[in-house]
Amino acid sequence: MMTSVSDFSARTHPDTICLFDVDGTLTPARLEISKEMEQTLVELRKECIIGFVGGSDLSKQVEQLGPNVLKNFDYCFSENGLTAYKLGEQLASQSFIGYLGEERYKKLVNFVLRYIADLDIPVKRGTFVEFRNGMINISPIGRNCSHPERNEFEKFDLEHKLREKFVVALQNEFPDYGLTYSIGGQISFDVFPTGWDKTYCLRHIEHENFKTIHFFGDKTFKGGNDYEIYSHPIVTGHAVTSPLDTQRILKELFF
Ligand code: M1P
Repeated sequence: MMTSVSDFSARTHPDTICLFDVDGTLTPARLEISKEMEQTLVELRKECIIGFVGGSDLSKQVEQLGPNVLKNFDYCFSENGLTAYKLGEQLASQSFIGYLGEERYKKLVNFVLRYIADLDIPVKRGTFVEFRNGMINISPIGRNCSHPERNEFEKFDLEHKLREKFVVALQNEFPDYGLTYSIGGQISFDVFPTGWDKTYCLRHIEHENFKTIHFFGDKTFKGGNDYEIYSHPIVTGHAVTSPLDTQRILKELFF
């Protein structure tokens, strides 16, 4: 008899879940998943429950992980789990604007846009603030820059610490907002209520009582956006250096 993928009990280890960061862990940064990684995940799903937890919104994860992402993973956690799906069904969640309120949000976004207007950087494009469900994403160059422009910005930022200085300015301006600023990618940083980091997604699985929760991420150092979930007491964290490294560790653990 065929067993359905939705039947967790049919997996070899039904009490184990593997959660993956996306950029740098399942795919190269902002690029598509490889055929080899896709096949590894198909095999892994026979062994245990699988999910991803990324900072980006779902539309970007669909670009990277493919149009069938909601079918291919048991759990899809976008924006750290503020947008969440189990077996293709959306789970209830909270929103950034609900947390902050329109008035406080307006002050924040006005400050951000003024700050960016005064920044003297070589290239500026568009979409400086991306409003998402569970967070906002702020990019001094603008999110719709090209791939070469994003690589150039990353180098420029490494030298000039633009994003770090921007975060300090926001912390000083809004000390009572209860926000966390997380520099997870190449051209931007995420802003979300403190505690709504990647550990947020664990709320969606806690009732499943998994015995082992593996997490794989490449930004597991303190200050990186994988740090909190990687070091969470109920999580077995794996620091990876690339998607190939993720596959190597999976082979050691499961195949
Ligand atoms: O997944 C890491 C980050 O990826 C993107 O960052 P950037 O565009 O700066 O490389 C963003 O989607 C960001 O929200 C996310 O945390």
